[in-house]
Amino acid sequence: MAHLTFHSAGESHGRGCFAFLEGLPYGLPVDHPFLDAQLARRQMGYGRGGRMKIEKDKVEFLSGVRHGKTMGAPVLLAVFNKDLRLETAPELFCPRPGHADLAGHLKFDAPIRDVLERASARETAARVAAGALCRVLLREFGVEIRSHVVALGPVEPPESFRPGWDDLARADESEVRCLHAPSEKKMKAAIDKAKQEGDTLGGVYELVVQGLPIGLGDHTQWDRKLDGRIAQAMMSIQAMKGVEIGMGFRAARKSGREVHDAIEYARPGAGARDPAAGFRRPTNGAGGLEGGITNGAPLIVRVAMKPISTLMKPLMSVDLNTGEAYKASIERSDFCALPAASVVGENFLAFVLAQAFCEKFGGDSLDEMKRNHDAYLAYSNLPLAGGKTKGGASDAPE
Ligand code: EPS
Repeated sequence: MAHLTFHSAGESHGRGCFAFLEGLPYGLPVDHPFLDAQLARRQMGYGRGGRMKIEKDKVEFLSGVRHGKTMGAPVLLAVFNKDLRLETAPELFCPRPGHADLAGHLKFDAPIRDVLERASARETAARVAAGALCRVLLREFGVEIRSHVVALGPVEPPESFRPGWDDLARADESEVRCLHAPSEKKMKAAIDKAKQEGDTLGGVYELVVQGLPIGLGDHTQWDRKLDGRIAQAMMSIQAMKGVEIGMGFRAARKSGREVHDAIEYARPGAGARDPAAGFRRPTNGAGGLEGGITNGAPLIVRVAMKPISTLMKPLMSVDLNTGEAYKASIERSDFCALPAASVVGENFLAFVLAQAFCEKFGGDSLDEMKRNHDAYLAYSNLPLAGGKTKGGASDAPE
């Protein structure tokens, strides 16, 4: 079967956002309502601009699906735009600091409009559509992804506030996707203030994944390590500036004893499979990844988003026609898109994880993948190196 790949096409105010996915197995039920629900979640959040009132994003399957299931063929997804003004939108002459405007203009010798139309975070609609389909594949194997906002601008819940897995299911109930009620209030006030001042805010969101088996990714080569691949994917999302796995930067200021996760082992009872048996990690500083390979603990990824670059009270720039100092151009934009960014992160992370899943359990059909997955779980649940090693389960006293 083919390596799972994703590419997008489309412009912010062109026909739409398009996603091309190749390498999904045959026979995956596509769960169209789930994909639309993810697109709707991407449109939410306190601090969005006018565009989200115009768009009602829905996905259309243009190829690769028959009778509601993938055909083992390339899948082409479309999210059509309602705000269609690619040909009529005004040109910009004062590049916005923080955007691709100036670098893109110089690199391509092209009008800023031609650069911003593709650089726009509108492209994340294509990522979410494709990622949500990958997420449907992961759900077939019991993998679930949740997220929440852990800092917005200057507001941060106390370090001791650690919502559990069940709490994370309620993050959508908060307009800033933050589960700490006092901070939630302050975050909204901070967005109001930024808006009043013609300013913008970013922040940090955390992604948590449950149900990943041990052994996704690879330790042998730089570009196959799953931590590196996750970081690259997350950093490629518009406005993302930092990625941490597990304790991340916090680990750098602690000792090894404080950071690493002890290994515990519970012997299985005789006979039937014992879910409480096997290897356990009492802590998860590693965030579910060691040596570029998943270790069976929940995957924890934090992503930092810079404040949106378009400022209603702009920074100084240069008029490209005259070379004179002039304030940066203004385009309609968001004041804070962090809550939506966390939804983009969830779904795009699903693409990277589905890719690793297809590598590990690759089959041409979903059924074949499931057989491979079941066989691997039966093996990896065998304690102590599958009983092959001296002192392993087969040698253990019953
Ligand atoms: C976005 C669509 C864009 C912006 C925003 C996100 O639409 P428009 O430019 O027409 O208002 O609202 O994009 C950016 C903030 C950016 O810098 O590109 C969307 O669909 O999420």
